[in-house]
Amino acid sequence: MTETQFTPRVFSGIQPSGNLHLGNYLGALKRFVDMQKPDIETIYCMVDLHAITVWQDPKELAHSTRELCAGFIAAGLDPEKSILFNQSQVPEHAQLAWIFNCVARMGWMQRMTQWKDKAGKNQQNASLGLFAYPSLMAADILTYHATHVPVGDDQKQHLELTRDIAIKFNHDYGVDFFPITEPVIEGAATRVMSLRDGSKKMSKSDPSDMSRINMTDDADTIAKKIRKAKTDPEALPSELDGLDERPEARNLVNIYAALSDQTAEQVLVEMGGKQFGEFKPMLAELAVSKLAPISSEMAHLMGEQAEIDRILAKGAEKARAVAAPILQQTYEIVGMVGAKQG
Ligand code: AQP
Repeated sequence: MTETQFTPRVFSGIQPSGNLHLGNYLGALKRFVDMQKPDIETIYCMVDLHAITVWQDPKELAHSTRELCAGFIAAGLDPEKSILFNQSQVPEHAQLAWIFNCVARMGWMQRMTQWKDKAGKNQQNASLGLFAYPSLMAADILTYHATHVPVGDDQKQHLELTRDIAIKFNHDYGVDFFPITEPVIEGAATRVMSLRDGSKKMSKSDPSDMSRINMTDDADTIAKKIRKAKTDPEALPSELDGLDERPEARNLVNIYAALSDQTAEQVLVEMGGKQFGEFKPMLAELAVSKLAPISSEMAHLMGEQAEIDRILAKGAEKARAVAAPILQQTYEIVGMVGAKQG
């Protein structure tokens, strides 16, 4: 099967499970914006059904969903150019996920590192939804026949599983129906690390707020978090291999590179020889200059909740127009009686 038989279409999503942070922004959102171009359809989703795989307070979930939508728009996604919606308004995601639950194998799911990390030693008490998460993610993508999915590095394994599900479905039913999706994991900051521990990824669920920069942080807080970020006593090297075995230094250089649309190599040409006492204020200034306009626009948009709800409802309608016929055809392929229309 060739991928070229499918019209190029981009899909990705972010969970409204807490504060949007710099990792989400550089690894995903900023790249969603880069991919918003006239010649390609872009579909971006607030994946609220994924969020409830771990407990969410209902009021906070609704707030986070609207805030995430505000973040999408403030970062540069235009509801006239991209389809923006929250997952639960398009039931085709959950319907296709059930079909995929019957395609994916237990062994595939048990190998997922996110399942192992999040369920930890307490797997018996984790939700069934958390286990089935990657199957719903495959449905999110494939219900649009998406060909390209921009994500951070941590989602690579789930994207491979999406491909495995598409391949198995196509093989089992003898069709060339689902595309073999390409992950798009690019840029200088595909895995932004915690500011407190260079071996852990920056994450919404890290108990330490100092470990991450939230998109809603004010300028002083951003500067303070960068000033206090863990580093080492050495100056920055002029070449990349000088950052081997220096994960915290490497992380700050990657963040600087991604924020300034450069490669890490280019940053080191400019910054090599500088101590962190000099580099950190430069990074803080850059971060504030890029993030402050987004956070102030987010705050502004959050004052217009009815408008956000309208954008989400309109986006969901457009998304359903793409997803419903694909689900319909899937039902026909599977042999669901009554699936054929007309
Ligand atoms: N640290 C990161 N660096 C680069 N990209 C990242 N992403 C997340 N963290 C980083 C990317 O952001 C997108 C949306 O992520 P998500 O919120 O749907 O899921 P997540 O990976 O579970 O995010 P968190 O912050 O790590 O949440 P918790 O703490 O709940 O697990 C994805 O494209 C992801 O790769």
